[in-house]
This record gives sequence, structure tokens and C-alpha cells, in this order.
Amino acid sequence: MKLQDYLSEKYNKKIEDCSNEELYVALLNLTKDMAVEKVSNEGKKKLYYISAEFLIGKLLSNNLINLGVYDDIKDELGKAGRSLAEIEELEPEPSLGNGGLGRLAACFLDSIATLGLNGDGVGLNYHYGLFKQVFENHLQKETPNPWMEENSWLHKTETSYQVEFGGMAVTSRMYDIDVTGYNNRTTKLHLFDIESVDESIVGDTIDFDKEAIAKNLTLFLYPDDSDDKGRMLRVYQQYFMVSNAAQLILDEAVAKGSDLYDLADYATVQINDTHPSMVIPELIRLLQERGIRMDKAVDIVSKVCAYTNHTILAEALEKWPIAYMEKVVPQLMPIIRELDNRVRETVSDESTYIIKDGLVHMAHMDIHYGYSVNGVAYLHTEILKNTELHNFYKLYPEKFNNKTNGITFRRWLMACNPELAGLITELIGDGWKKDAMELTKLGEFVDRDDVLDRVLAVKDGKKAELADYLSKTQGFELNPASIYDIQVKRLHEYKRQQMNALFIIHKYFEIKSGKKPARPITAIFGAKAAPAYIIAKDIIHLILCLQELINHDPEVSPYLKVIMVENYNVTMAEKLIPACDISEQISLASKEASGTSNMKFMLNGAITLGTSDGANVEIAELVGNDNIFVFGENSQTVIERYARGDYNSRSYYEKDDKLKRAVDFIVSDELLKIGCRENLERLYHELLNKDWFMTFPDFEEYVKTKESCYEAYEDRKHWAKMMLVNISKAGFFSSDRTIDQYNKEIWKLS
Ligand code: 26Q
Repeated sequence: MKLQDYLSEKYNKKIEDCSNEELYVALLNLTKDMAVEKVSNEGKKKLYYISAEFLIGKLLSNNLINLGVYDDIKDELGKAGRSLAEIEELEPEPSLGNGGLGRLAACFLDSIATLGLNGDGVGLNYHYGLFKQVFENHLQKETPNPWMEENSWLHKTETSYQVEFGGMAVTSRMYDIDVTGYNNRTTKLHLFDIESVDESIVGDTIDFDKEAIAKNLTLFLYPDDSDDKGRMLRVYQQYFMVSNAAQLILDEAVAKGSDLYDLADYATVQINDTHPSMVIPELIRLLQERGIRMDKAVDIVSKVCAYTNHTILAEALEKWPIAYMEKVVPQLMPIIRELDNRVRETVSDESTYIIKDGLVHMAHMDIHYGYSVNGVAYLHTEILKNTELHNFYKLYPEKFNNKTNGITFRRWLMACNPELAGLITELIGDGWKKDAMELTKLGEFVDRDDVLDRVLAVKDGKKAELADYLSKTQGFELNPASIYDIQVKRLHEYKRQQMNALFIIHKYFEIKSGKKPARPITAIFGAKAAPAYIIAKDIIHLILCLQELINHDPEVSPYLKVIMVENYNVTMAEKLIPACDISEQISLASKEASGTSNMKFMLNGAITLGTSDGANVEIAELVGNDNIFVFGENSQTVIERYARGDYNSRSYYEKDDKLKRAVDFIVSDELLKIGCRENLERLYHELLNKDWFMTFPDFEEYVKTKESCYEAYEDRKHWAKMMLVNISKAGFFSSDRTIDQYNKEIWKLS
């Protein structure tokens, strides 16, 4: 349908006479209407992908692309002198996730819809997404991040349930977002909410009354986890999510003719990390309420639920105190105790028990009572089997399997980099849009100079576009002729932004002493730190202080700039990733389960500088060692060093002069003049006395490898060849492949 026809019919207005706001609302409603008319995926058995996070990002362009009208609408607007890009700026981003896990769930929904699978997402309708990050005095401040407006993607449905907690009950309401696939098909994201949420209890900060459950249940994405009240609210949220999901699952199965004994023929549940794990006892409870005895109910549910693990960091494995659970979900505790007793009767290995030392181990419940346990990259799954979950692997080897993560190419290439997508289509046709493995056909062009020149020209265009955007929105001055060296991801010590910062200090010293790089370097960061994660915030402080110092030093700034973008989110990622030359994936080997930005960068022709961690290992295998820069100790060495417990960062500091010089600079007069002594000294001591994520042992090789990467960049033709090889091998990382494997090997939807 033409936009003008829609405007005439609904608003009796011409494009030329509408404000951008009016055009945005019209496009939103037009897209919603078009999505409703599409065929929704159906079938007897249905997948319920339950997740506390769906980091969907803005939906307008994505939906226009998937509905096949993006180019037409853009042209139509263009002819009327209007810009789709400007209209898109008005859409608020729903930041309903923290990072990788939430964005993965959003990519998966796109692929489920596209592959025509009968599967829905189930989650929570947070009124405020992940906090908005602002920098003040070189420090991160968090402010509330609302996204719901009068006109939004949500459809209010008739579905509503009662959810009981210890001592209170609430009535839920289901809201749906239509997820359009690239195949004229749609599926749904169900987001549950309560009507009594009170946005007026939110002020200028993200603090609020965490005890008024009826007012705040779905107010914020994961409230602060650093105090007891916040943790308790998280249990309320999780139970609210899974109780609604379980009621929906049983109602839909019964409506299709299930007698509930055959539930596994009608439903399969993917538990996205342990956040939805209470769905297991909740389903058992509801089946019992409907007259099925415990033995049988356990048996039924064990054939329905499958669990994905996304992390091996011990602190992220959820364990809830029995006292919390007794207060919030007293009706589940007898069931969880019974589940634990059954384990105790049959299993001698105490380390696998569900209840231990007064804590309920959510992952243990998932593994004993789910039918599948998967990791998210080859290396990660091997570490789960051989180390982290080895005792469970011995009990249930048949349950363990790997599903290497993937990303949707619709958003991460077609929408964010239409120039590259267009070039690819010109070269190999557009079959790759439905079968990403067809990108391998690009291999034929690696020796064609004209093609290599065009690959470079597309990259240069995106770099100029980013420079323009960052200058307009954040006041940065980027040199598009410099190397864009980018690290964007949540701020976490294991991801080692601090190692990148130490390199920048090292480079600063080199330039000061007259050793200028062959080409200017722009080191770009984007990262949010959890509000209570002190050291992560200190690392942000260090990077912001370096930005201030270096960008204002006339001796250094022509050769080196530091750019820390504010409020890194999906929208910003879509602008940064296509413009990247070097993709920093430098986590401590064994700690990053998979990573997914590594795949997005590769697809957009960036070259990876990374450790042998997560999916980097698979990227290296696909592109070959000549087309990636790998450095650092391997996961085995790291795991063994942790086991010995004898890591001593100071010994590395003392024997490496360059490292010592960089570390000492954190507390130098130059930086103390700009930043806060407290933060910088804390970080300095942390590195010197702990360095828990072992940046020092990898520092020297990091510097060396990064230098060889910069050197390689100077051979433009060769670099372009590497870019094209990376793009041509990225097909494996399409989430369409990942979802096809989940379906064939776990869900088995017909
Ligand atoms: C747990 C307890 C209390 C409060 C918060 C949490 C919590 C919240 C979010 C724990 C974990 C998360 C998110 C984890 C996450 O994003 N993991 C990432 O998942 C990606 C998709 O599989 C991987 O690519 C990344 O490697 C992994 O870090």
C-alpha cells in the first residue's frame, strides 16, 4: 500500500503537509495494520521462548524491510521531500534487555517468524528499559529510560490471568507485538503487565520504592541486584512472567485438544538462562491443580522444558535464598523440595542437588528436569561439559548439545548497511537473503580489483556517515581517514575494556616520544556498566579521562583519538558496526560464552582482533588464520591457572616496563588533574593486586598483534580481500541457521 493512500484514507492529509511526528505515527499504524494481515505461523506443537529480556530495538525500518515495502516508502517520502531517516529518529528504542542474551532473543524471534515456525516469545512489558546512560564529570550516571508512548507497537489483548504471590494477588494483562519475518509471515511477542503499575513513583533517577510490588512489578527491567529489596523484586518479576506463561501454555494446548497428559505434543518451552526457571515447578503445580498427580506431572513437564546456558561466570548463576522463595512463592516451595528429594534419592553426587546451604539452585533444577541443555558456542559447550557442569554431564550426557549463536541478517546487514547489501546482491543475486550460506559465492571475487575497490568505498561511506552522526548528536570530531578500532559491549572486567585502555596509554606514550602511527587511529568505545558495579564504572571513568586528555592534546590528537559514545544501545550499534575497521573481541579466554557483536562486525566487513574465546574460535576456523588476528592465552591455560590459584599480577607488572608505565599512568598527575583520585586509585590497586581477569599476561601479545593489524591495514588491497573473505564466511552466523538447528535437534516442531 502507498503511504499517501493510507494518509488520505485515515487522516485526509498529504505527505507534504504532515509533521515528522505525524508521518511516524502513520507509518507505525500502517506497518501494524500490514503485519496483522500477514499469515501467522501455526501448527499443532508450539514453541514458547520464555525470556526476561527481548532487546528488540527500534522496529520501524526492520518491519518495513520484512514487509517488503522499505524501498517504496523511502522513495515515496523522498519524492515528497521527506526523509525516512529523520522520521526513524523519532521512534523511541525499547531497550528491554541488558545485552547479548536479550538481543539474541530478539534475533531468534525474527528467524522463527522467517522460517515459518510456530513459536512465540513470552516476557515482561517493562515500562522503563535499561537505564539511559549520561556522562557527568567523566562518570556514568543512570537516568530512567521510558519507551511507551500513546502510539506504540503494543496491541492490548483480551488475555488476562490471576497470579498469586505469598500474601497478595495481581491480575495480569497480555500485550502483543507482531514480529514480522522476511517471508510474509508473522509470529508474536507476548509481554505481560499489570494495570496497577504506577509510573509516578519514578523521578529523575532509577531509584524507586522497591517494596510496593503492585505499583512497581513491571516498572523497570531488572532493578538493581545489589540490595535485598531489588533481589526480592526480581523473584516477583520472574514468577509473574512464568506463571502467566504457564497459564497461557496450558490454555492454548487445551484449546487445541490436548488432555495435558500429551502436553509435549503441543508445547515446548525454551528457558533462556535461569531467569524463567520457575516455569518448571509452576507448570507442575498447575497440572496438579488440574487433577494430574505429582509423578505424572513431573514426567510431563520434563518432556516440555529445555534450558540454554549463557554464561559460566559463577556470580551470574542464580541461586535464590529459601527465605525469599517462601515469602514470594510459598506455593512452589513444596514442589521444589519434592523435586530436590527425588534427586537426592537417585543421585549420590551432592554437588548437583537443587537445594543446598539454604539456596535454591535454578540451573540445577533446569538440568535435572529439562530434556535439553545447550551452550551457545562450541567452546562454551565444551567447557560446560568438561568443567563447569561436568558432574551433570556425567549424569545426562545425552541432554547436552551446542547451538552456536547467530544474528539476523535483516537487521544487521540489510537494514543497517543497505550499501553493502546492495553490492552483495549485485555480485551474487539476492538468494543470500533467505539462504545466508550463499554468501560463500563472494569468494569468487577476492581477486577482482574493481570489486575490492567497491568494498572499500562502501566502508569509507559508512565511516563518513558515522563521523557525521557523532558530530551532530554527541559533538565528536572523527577523522574518516583514520582506522576505526571499535569495542562496544557491556562493561565487564572479563571483556577487558581495561586492556584496550592500557593499549591507548601505551600508544599515547609512543606518540609523545615521537613514534607516530602510519595512519591516525580512532579508538571507539560504547559500554554501560551495571549501576552497582564499582570497578566497571571506574574503567568508564578512566576511558573518559583518557578521552579528555588525548583529544585535547595537540601533539597526540592528530594521530590518536578516544571516543566513548554515550548511551550505547541497539540504535547506536546499527550505526557503529557498519563503520568499523577493527572489531575488538578481547575477553579472557573461557569467559565469553559466545559473543554476538563479533558476528555482526564480521558480516559488515570488519576484521576481528580477538582472543580464542566464545564464537571467535569458530570465526577463526571459518576465515582461516590469515584473515583474523588472534592473540592471548588459550582457555585451557586460563582454566588451569584459576584452578591453581597462583596468579600474581604484580609479577607481570614488574617485569614488563611498557606495561608498568601504562598502569602507573592511571594515577599520574595528568589524569588526576582531570579525574577523581578515588576512582583512579581504586582501579590502579585492583589491577596491581588482583587483575582477576588476567589482562597483564596477555598485554604484551595484545600490543604486538594490534600493531601487526594496523600494519596490515596499510596494504589496502590485501585488507579489502580479508574483508571480503570475512563477509563471505559469515553465513554460518545467520540466526536462521541457529534456529533451524534448535528446531531440528531440540524443539521438533513439524
Ligand atoms: C542474574 C542475576 C541477578 C541479576 C542479573 C542477572 C543476569 C542478567 C543478565 C545475568 C545474566 C544476564 C545476561 C547475560 C548475557 O547477556 N550473556 C551473554 O549471552 C550472549 C548470548 O548467548 C552471549 O553471546 C554472551 O557471550 C553472554 O555473555
